[in-house]
Order: sequence, then structure tokens, then C-alpha cells
Amino acid sequence: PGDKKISVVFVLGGPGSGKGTQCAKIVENFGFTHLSAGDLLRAEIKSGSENGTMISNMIKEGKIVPSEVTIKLLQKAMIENGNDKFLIDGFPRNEENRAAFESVTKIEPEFILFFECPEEEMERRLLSRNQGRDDDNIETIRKRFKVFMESSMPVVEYYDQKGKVHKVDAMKPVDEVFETVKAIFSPFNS
Ligand code: UP5
Ligand code: MG
Repeated sequence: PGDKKISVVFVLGGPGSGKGTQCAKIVENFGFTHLSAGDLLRAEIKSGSENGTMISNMIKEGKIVPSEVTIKLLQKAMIENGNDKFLIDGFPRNEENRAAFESVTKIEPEFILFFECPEEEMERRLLSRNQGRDDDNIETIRKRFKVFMESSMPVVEYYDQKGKVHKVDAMKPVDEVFETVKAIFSPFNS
């Protein structure tokens, strides 16, 4: 019992920049719980929820699902999990997501891990992923890039102005990217 302080790190970066890949490695090394907003939304579709069709259509168009839906899934996952350290991957994706999360949860992120990667490389990665994702086709990928630049980059800039963004060169091989990530997480080494 008692209030334990919850630490949240937002993991942001373009589609295919390596958010999920690096989060798995952070979990192994630093005791965080990984919550991918996209994975939670895809699980919600599979569960046959009443929102499933709406979510599925939005993901196929690369559009951002209303924040009520995503925040509810994130909050539920955080409560059920019970850890006090979370990596929130792929959220917030626009200013509205960011403001709503802040006002609903009162949680301020410790920092933002931001993966920088050129679009050509992200496109190559997404087209060769082969995990059967409905949004890994060139038409949807182009839409995801556009939404990322127009709606998600302003969130990164907002936190950058607050001095909270750790930029990582995500173009390098997975293990080299993780070397940079490790140094950023060293304060959490316990
Ligand atoms: N790979 C990874 N790192 C590599 C490296 N360094 N070198 C070479 N290859 C590397 O990686 C992608 C692929 O690249 C993999 O095959 C990997 O092996 C390889 P991954 O780690 O999966 O990248 P990630 O950044 O996680 O890519 P992802 O496609 O998951 O990013 P998106 O942001 O596009 O997807 P997400 O699941 O977050 O969202 C999907 C959709 O859900 C959104 O478009 C939106 O419609 C919806 N959504 C919302 O509406 N709201 C939300 O809050 C979240 C999602
Ligand atoms: Mg991912």
C-alpha cells in the first residue's frame, strides 16, 4: 500500500525506427514493463471489442485512434501490471494525445527516448518485417510517415523545448543502437 511513484518513459520515433526492438532490450536490462500502444490497439481488435472495427480501419489508414481509447488501454495495462516503471512505446502521437494523457493520469514522463531514422531505412525495415501487419504495405506506410511528420513530431518538439528528449541515431545496427540507449538508462540501473 501507499503511493509508489510511477516512472514513465515515452519511446517515440517514426514507423519502423526500432521502438519495439529496443524496448525489448530495455526490459531485459532495466526492469521496465513495455507497453506498446499499437500492440494494445491490435490486441483490442483481436479481442472482438465494440471498438475493434473503428480501430482496425484507422490503423489501415495510418490514422491516430481517439485518445480516450488508447489512454484507457494504457491505464488498464499499467494497473494490471503493477510495476512502477513503464516504457510507453508509440504514444503520445499528437498534441491531443499528450495533453489528454497528462490531464487524465497526472503523470509527467521522466524523459523521451527518440529514435531518429531516415524514411528510406524505415521503409526498407517495414517492407521486410513480414509479420502480417495490415499497415505494412507501401500505401499505408506513406500515410504513416505523413502523420508522423505532421502530428507526432510536434510532440517530440514540445518535450525537446522542455529539455526532456534523448535523441538516438537509430540507423545503426540493433546492438549499436542499444549501446547508446543503455547509457541513457544508466540512472535506472538498480
Ligand atoms: N529493425 C529494428 N531495429 C533495427 C536496426 N537497428 N537495424 C535494422 N533493422 C532493425 O522494427 C521494425 C523492423 O525493423 C523489424 O523487422 C525489426 O527487426 C527491424 P520495430 O522495432 O518493430 O520498429 P517500431 O518503431 O516499433 O515500428 P512500428 O511499425 O511498430 O512503429 P509504428 O509507430 O508505425 O507502429 P505502432 O504499432 O506504434 O502503431 C501502429 C498504428 O496504430 C499507428 O499507425 C496508428 O494508426 C495506431 N496507433 C494509434 O492510433 N495511437 C497510438 O497511440 C499508437 C498507435
Ligand atoms: Mg512497434
